[in-house]
Amino acid sequence: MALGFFSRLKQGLSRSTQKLGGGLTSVFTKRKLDDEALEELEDLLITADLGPNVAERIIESFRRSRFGTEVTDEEIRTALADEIAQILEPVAVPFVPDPAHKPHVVLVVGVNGTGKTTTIGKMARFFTDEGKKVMMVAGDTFRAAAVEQLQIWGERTGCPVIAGPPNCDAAGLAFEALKRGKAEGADLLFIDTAGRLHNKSALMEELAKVIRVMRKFDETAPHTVLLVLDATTGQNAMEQVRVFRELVNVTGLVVTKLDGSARGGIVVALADSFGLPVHAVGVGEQAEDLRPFLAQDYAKGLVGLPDA
Ligand SMILES: Nc1nc2c(ncn2[C@@H]2O[C@H](COP(=O)(O)OP(=O)(O)OP(=O)(O)O)[C@@H](O)[C@H]2O)c(=O)[nH]1
Ligand SMILES: [Mg+2]
Repeated sequence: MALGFFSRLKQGLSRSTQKLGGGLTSVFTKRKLDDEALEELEDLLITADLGPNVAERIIESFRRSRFGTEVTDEEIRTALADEIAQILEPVAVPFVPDPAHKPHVVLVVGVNGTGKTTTIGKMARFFTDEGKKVMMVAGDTFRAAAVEQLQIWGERTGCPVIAGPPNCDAAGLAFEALKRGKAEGADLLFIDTAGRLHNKSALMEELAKVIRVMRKFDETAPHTVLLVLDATTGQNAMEQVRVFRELVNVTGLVVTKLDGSARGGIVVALADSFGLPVHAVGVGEQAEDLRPFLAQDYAKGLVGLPDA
């Protein structure tokens, strides 16, 4: 998965790069870093979704270290990439299944359409290629299409998909799947969930029940609760983190659709506000389009700096 990370990420991030990196070029073509320039830079960072807090801190840091000096576009880009990488570094934590758990249970949550099912399919491919035994559970039992979609990923990756009849109880299904996963020595069990229930308390109840019932079989499950966020929703992603953290113990994030988005800066705002691990990023719809999240590469990609 690490091979060609930068080029694939760079391609994926190109719209975000245009926004922030392109903006930088027009602000700094050799000029003095004065109040006006700093203000323009701050606006640019906010427009690029890094959020007002991050923008302010970076500006203050530039003010302290470089105020009044002549800077080139290249210098600003490099300094900015360093600042961003520092924010991203602590959250760039790969997802590594714990071999002590057989299976390591991953509950995948998020609002509808963010890419939960696709991310499960991509992860199934990645870990199958690593030689792991992977199972998937079609826990979104409300939509027949949701079950079929996961089954297609099952065929693509050769991983079993545990599904029940329409509208069956997701918690019961997860329980059965966990039992089967243990019996068959699975390494990983991914549980897909419904993105939309009629209201927040119904969703909370559903997720709580899935967890409660699984714990009757393995009190340590789920071992990972992955919140999938769609980068194209920009600042809404922040609110989704807040809401889902009230519902479940979110342990990590995956940010998808960076390829179709100019809002890659949102990952910086997320890292700064929540400090939750970002396990991977989605840069396309195909199985290989899930990439590990690497702080330096991501920061360089955002500001439009070439690979080292
Ligand atoms: N371009 C792009 N498309 C993606 C990415 N991840 C997912 N998608 C697409 O986004 C759409 C929704 O993805 P799903 O995986 O069905 O999302 P979901 O969260 O399971 O949706 P619900 O089951 O409706 O809640 C699909 O058309 C995916 O192919 C990505 O990283 N890049
Ligand atoms: Mg789905």
